[in-house]
Amino acid sequence: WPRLVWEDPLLLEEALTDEERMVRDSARAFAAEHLAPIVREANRREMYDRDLMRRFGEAGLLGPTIEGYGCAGVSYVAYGLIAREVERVDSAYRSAMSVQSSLVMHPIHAFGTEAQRERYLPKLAAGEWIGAFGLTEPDAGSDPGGMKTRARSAGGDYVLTGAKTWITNSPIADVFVVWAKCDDGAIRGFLLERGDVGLTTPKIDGKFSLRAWVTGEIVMDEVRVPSDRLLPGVEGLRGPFGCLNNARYGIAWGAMGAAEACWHAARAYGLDRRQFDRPLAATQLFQKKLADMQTEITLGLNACLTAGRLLDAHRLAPEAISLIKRNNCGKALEIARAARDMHGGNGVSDEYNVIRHVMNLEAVNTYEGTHDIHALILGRAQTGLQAFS
Ligand code: TGC
Ligand code: FAD
Repeated sequence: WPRLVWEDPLLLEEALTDEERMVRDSARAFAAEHLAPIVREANRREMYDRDLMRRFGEAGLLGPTIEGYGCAGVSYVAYGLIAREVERVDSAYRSAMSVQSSLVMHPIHAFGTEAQRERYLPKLAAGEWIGAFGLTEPDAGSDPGGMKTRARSAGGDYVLTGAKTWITNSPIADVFVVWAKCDDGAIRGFLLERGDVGLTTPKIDGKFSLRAWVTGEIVMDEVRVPSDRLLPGVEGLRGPFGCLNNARYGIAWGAMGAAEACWHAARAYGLDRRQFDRPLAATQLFQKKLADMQTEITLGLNACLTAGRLLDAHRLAPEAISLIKRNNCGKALEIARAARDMHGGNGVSDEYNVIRHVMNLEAVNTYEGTHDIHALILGRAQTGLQAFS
């Protein structure tokens, strides 16, 4: 019988193509060179450097599944592998990157005009411009259909009024994909730009999760938007939800990257730390926790790979994305909490990194549809009965 590869028991590595391995390796090198050295201080002091997005762009990591417009045109599996490597360092950096790729570049590519693609995509791919996605509002989170933001028609233009909150990237963004209800009640997407009169983007302070990157609001007070900044290719909630499918898929991979970081840290700590005259890793309880981590991460990553292959073949149902997003975020959070416990008192120090992942994964388990909302999506899909309201 072959020997177990303990960190990859089902040999996911061998199921990747050469190109996917190459993309993964370059994302790993990028994360080691540009993210790992700065993350502790960035998280401690809530520091972010907008120039980091340019470095993501130079490394070809933005909008990577898009063909043309300065994008790499790689598979969805490769996109997932990038998310895993970046989130292995910190969910905040994956968040910044996946909003740019899946929630801003994707809708412009999928629903925009050729002129919009040419205006925005190359600059977003290069990280020269930063994008934000405004769906959530103070009174409409899990239920975006209840949004209050309005886009009123006015002499061929649109006038947008309303507020979006908990918006990744917004205080430093140049371009905003904002979803608003039009006069006919239909939800449509608009492209707002930094400098539009009436647009402000205050930072949200006191955030104890994803502290290494910035989150804010999008406040619109009668912002006049010309009609050529409407995304013409989609109408209704299927627009924003279509973007969420891609982002949620990437998060399922990313959360496993954070979980792997915690698992490997717990294993190393247990081998090194001695109590009662033996390594912690020699105790049954410690080994059981490591076995649980290994099992959930192996299953979670292999589910992502299967999902990615289906997505590349246009055969992945949105509800299956809910399944992996929900499972992997929930499991990653449990793994991070266990790893924190296995580090004892040191586990609450950011020197050991796991407490940072615990804090981050609380938000990751909530955004892009909470753990329970994805359960309701799956419940509806198998019973035909909706339990939201
Ligand atoms: P529902 O009646 O189910 O659907 C309305 C219309 O949308 C279509 N649809 C989808 N289309 C594509 N993909 C999907 N996943 C879709 N889900 C639904 C559906 O077919 C229908 O189309 P049509 O043409 O028939 O009208 O809508 P509902 O109002 O009952 O919604 C239910 C629910 C709970 C599923 C939905 O509202 C939901 O998913 N809520 C969660 C909200 C959420 O995920 N927000 C995320 C905000 S963005 C964010 O968090 C970014 S963080 C990023 C980071 O920093 O990394
Ligand atoms: P609520 O919808 O108020 O939910 C509160 C609780 O009630 C949850 O436990 C939920 O599961 C539960 N609940 C809600 N409805 C039901 C129901 N019918 N049945 C049972 N339980 C229910 N949004 C964007 O648009 N763009 C972004 O870039 C973005 N970035 C974010 C970054 C961070 C750091 C965070 C924290 C959030 C971000 N969000 C973003 C918002 C995020 O998508 C929402 O927080 C999320 O969708 C949940 O909405 P809510 O916070 O309003 O919670």
